[in-house]
Amino acid sequence: MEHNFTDHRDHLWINSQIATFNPDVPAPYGLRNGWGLITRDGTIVALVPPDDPLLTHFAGEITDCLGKWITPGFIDCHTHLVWYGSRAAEWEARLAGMSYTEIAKLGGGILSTVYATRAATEDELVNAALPRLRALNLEGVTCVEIKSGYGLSTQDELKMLRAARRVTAELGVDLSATLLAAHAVPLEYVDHSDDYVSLICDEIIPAVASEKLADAVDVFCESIAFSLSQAERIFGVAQKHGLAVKGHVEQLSNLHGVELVTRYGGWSADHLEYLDEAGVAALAKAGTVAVLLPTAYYFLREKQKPPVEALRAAGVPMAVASDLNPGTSPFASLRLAINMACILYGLTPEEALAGVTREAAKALGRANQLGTIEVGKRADFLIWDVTHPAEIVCQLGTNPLVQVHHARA
Ligand code: DI6
Ligand code: FE
Repeated sequence: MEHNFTDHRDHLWINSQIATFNPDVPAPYGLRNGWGLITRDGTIVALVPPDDPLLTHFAGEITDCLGKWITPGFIDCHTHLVWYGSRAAEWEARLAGMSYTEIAKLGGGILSTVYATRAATEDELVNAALPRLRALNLEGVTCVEIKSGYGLSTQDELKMLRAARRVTAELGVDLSATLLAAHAVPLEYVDHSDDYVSLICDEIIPAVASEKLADAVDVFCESIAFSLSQAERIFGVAQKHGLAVKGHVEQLSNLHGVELVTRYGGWSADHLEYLDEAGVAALAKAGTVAVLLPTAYYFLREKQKPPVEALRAAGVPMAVASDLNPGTSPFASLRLAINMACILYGLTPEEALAGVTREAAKALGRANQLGTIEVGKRADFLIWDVTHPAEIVCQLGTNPLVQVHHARA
């Protein structure tokens, strides 16, 4: 694209340190120090070196960033942020010694949130979710993935997805919506879960697809949830309806859900605490993103960590997300998640930040528009009052985000 930049619609951002996260820029964080960033109509149209004469006869608006850092907008690629009710009492029971699996078997856990969510109206769900999304947004999240999965009936799953759409529209955040009807077996199907899988395949997925309420379909593959063969049935139907596939896999045990997700060309495989070598190899071969959720690992006091070194060595893209949900990650903070990714999982701050930008964009199938600061991508970026990007990850409680530039799709 040729530009002479005499167009008044152009906007030039000068005097910043741009963490582009473009892997072709041979510097940590893809740094372009002092380069000018030019946007037009919501798109990045040029990145120009500091001494480029272009910068002196620029006709549009100019913003002086006064040496601050720019990063791509943050993407939280795995949340369950639409829900109703509280699980604080369950947490108290867990602290007293009961396990997450025991609570789930007693009808607590996910099913207690299902009960509350079914009883809530769509308006109530929107109002409950708003402060959670606002908290993420105030830390720089401009694109969020939201899963259903606390309705577990056709009308309640649709209600959750409509609430997800409304809450993101209200705050001007991009949405990637995921149908997670296969999150738990609802009480009315206990002992005949295959019939619930049939309901998902024959009724819920077609309804969601015809209303265009979801981009992808997710399955919780676990002994306390859905088997591999049930997941496979669901993925097959999802694909037929043009929906992408992703999985909650190898979180509490290893059922080889990763291999299944990769066979269906999945966008991402999430959790992965119990991932083995074969799983790592399958991810690497398929280019499926590994989504790490260290806040859930922390909140459940898990002992088994995902094999980060093996993932890194195999070149598997690693994203980091909040997993925001009432039972295993009640934290509306993506910055807490990247802090924990470094402290608990051993990611570098650069990997952690790439995990909520470049790699998270891949995990949502949006790498062509979002995730890095490159010509042709959306003008979706954050300005930070920090002296080094690691500060964004390191220091919590204060908010160094000074400006959000978010051109919506
Ligand atoms: N794994 C999780 O960590 C969340 N869902 C899932 O499949 C937990 C959701 C909840 O406990 O409400
Ligand atoms: Fe989750």
